[in-house]
Amino acid sequence: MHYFRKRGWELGDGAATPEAVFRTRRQLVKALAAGPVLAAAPVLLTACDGKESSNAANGATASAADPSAHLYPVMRNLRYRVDGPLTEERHATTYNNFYEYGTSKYISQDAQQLRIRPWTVKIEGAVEKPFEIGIDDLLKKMPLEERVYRFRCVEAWGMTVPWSGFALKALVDLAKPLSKAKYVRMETFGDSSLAPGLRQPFFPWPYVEGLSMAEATNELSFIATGLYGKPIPKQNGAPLRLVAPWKYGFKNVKSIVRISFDEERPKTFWEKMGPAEYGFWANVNPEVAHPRWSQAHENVLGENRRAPTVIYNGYGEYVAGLYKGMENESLFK
Ligand SMILES: Nc1nc2c(c(=O)[nH]1)N[C@H]1C(S)=C(S)[C@@H](COP(=O)(O)O)O[C@H]1N2
Ligand SMILES: [Mo]
Repeated sequence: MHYFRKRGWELGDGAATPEAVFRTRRQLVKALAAGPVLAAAPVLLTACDGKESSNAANGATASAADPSAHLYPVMRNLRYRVDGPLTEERHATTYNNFYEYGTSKYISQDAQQLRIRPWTVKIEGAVEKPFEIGIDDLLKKMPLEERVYRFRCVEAWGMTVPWSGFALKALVDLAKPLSKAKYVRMETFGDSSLAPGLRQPFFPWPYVEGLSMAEATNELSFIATGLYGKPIPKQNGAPLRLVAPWKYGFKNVKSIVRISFDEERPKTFWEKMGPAEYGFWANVNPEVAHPRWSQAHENVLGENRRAPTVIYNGYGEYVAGLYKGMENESLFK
């Protein structure tokens, strides 16, 4: 379907040479002072919008202590880009949903108690051979790139952010699932010494999400390990979290410790919480209202405006085909 397109980084844009995209802000400032890369400047300034405004909770201090900090920024893959501005980093990193740290949006300081090294991801279920892998070994094996994606929370707010990480497909290939595997189940840490919310018995911990194998191997499905050209902040799901941009935000499970390849569809955290309101598929659709509010519009995070919501969050070209023949399923909640 996309055979006519060049890969993003091959686009002959001129303004956005891979080398230019790869430069850090500090290098850019030096280079601008020296003069020679003016043509690249507009793209870079857009890409780095808001970077300087990050605060101590999510910026330099957090990434300085992170052993993966030297890996970033990674090259932006221009196949995945969004018209319009990026959300400012200070908003995307201080307005969060991470119930392990409470139901408030302002958990970014509390989330700093998460310890992200050592961090092991277990790969299990219907695979050739189950294994565990440390995050830094995983980062060495995976093809890191940056993608700008739209993001749409079911609560009717949206943002546009540059994730760094790798295609989930690359991790699926590493895991070597058996043909009987039909779903990928992903689980957040459940150690209550890392997050006080895990002691709240009302919630069905640990946080679990999942995708069908067809969804997981779709080119859009992404594991984010970085954000705004740095290691991903703890409050955004360090050290690795799912990003499936055509689905409501709650599918995008954070701080993953276990990935299992299952024959049965996993029961997710939010399906257990409220099956009438939150389903397994959770594809964005402006025409299917949440039982308690409309999904037709979204509040743009950090901007004083609303925008119309688009089916599949604007990614129908990539994913609508996944759901052919599934019209009897509840695809949009
Ligand atoms: N483990 C875990 N993952 C989670 C959540 C959560 O509470 N716990 N909240 C989800 C919801 S509802 C949203 S909208 C996104 C928010 O991601 P962000 O904080 O990076 O914007 O994370 C999702 N992943
Ligand atoms: Mo959400």
